[in-house]
Amino acid sequence: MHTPQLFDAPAPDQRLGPAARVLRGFALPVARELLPAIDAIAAASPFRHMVTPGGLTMSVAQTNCGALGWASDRRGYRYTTIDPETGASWPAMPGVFDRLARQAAEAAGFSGFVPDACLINRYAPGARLSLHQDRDECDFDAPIVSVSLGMGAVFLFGGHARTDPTTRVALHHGDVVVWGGADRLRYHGVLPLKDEPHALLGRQRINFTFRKAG
Ligand code: MD3
Ligand code: FE
Repeated sequence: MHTPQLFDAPAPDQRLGPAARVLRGFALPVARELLPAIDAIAAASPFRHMVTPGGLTMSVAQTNCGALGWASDRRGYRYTTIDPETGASWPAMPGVFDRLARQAAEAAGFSGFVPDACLINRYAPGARLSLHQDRDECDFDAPIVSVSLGMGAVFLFGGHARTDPTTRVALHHGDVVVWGGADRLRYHGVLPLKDEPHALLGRQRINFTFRKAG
């Protein structure tokens, strides 16, 4: 006898590398608390399209919360304590953000993760992130925790050289990914976002990445 399957099974948790884990739906229990917290952060430090050192305007709009925030301009990439757009400190990291980041790191085997920076990326349909490494942080021993909300995206996970082959991973609302150890400096990116509106967030994807930058 076999039991008919009435619902789609959720995608199982996935190992992307020796020290990279997808925790499917890990942020779902707090998703409704994250949204007003993001609105409050954006009210103080608005989303903006930063310019790369090469002079290109990024298609992804960004802001930050936490003691340190990532910023880019013609002079380079760096972490700052002050939002260059407002002249004020970046907004404080909300408690619900901090708890989620620590719990996700713990669940993926990185105990004692204390993030001091959270970069928030907002994608509209068509926005993308080209292949890059995250190497502006001081401590590569700490993992990075990434939380995806809203529209789904195809994430590209590469190797240690830009030309290494990439694996495609679909990321959906509530998915959390933790990257550390041997996978911490792998090239990665996001394909242009498809226009498939999300029930809660509409035509946008929000991704935030928790880091130990200082
Ligand atoms: C893999 N953001 O902000 S998060 C970024 O969906 C960034 O907005 C993407 O890449 C996004 O820098 C992807 C996933 C991520 C973050 C850090 C990594 C993947 C990583 C570090 C090493 C390897
Ligand atoms: Fe990145």
